[in-house]
Amino acid sequence: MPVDTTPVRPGEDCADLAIITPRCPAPLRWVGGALGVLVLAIGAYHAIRPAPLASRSAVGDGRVSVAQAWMRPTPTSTGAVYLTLRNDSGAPVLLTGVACAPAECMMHISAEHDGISTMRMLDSLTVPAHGEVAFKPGALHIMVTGLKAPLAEGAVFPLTLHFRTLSDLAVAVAVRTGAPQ
Ligand SMILES: [Cu+2]
Repeated sequence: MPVDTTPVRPGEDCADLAIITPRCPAPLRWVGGALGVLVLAIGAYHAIRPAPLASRSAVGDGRVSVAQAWMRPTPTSTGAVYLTLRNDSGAPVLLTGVACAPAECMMHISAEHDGISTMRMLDSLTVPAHGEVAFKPGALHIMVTGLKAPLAEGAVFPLTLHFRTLSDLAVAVAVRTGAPQ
């Protein structure tokens, strides 16, 4: 599994911060220079907010559901989706991929080692039985690249989750400036 060791600041991911990483598209690199301070402030704001509980507006089949799927408006062709994935069944569920054609999506995770944040791509993710996994800024996120046009607030971005033993789950991701309450 490729590991990107490019340093980023804690609490950031490449959609937020335009860190210089091979997996972040080139336009974000210079946008980041201009917007870095502003975005850092926004990132810090989100980092200190408590993670919201899953809302009741979940979609799913009763065993696996997704709540609070959102992403920030995208100034460029890149963004990051956050959501809460809940497993109400008695067995672990394996998320094997994400898709968002015609753009491209992948699971990313940010982590901090020795004071330096790194990001890497995840091929799959286990949601424990009767548990949930939160994708949120500065941590797990679904990276979106190759958007044909920027996404403005109020737009809905279609995302599909693939599972090993369950049928696909279609998710309507709300484009908004902050996490749903
Ligand atoms: Cu990322």
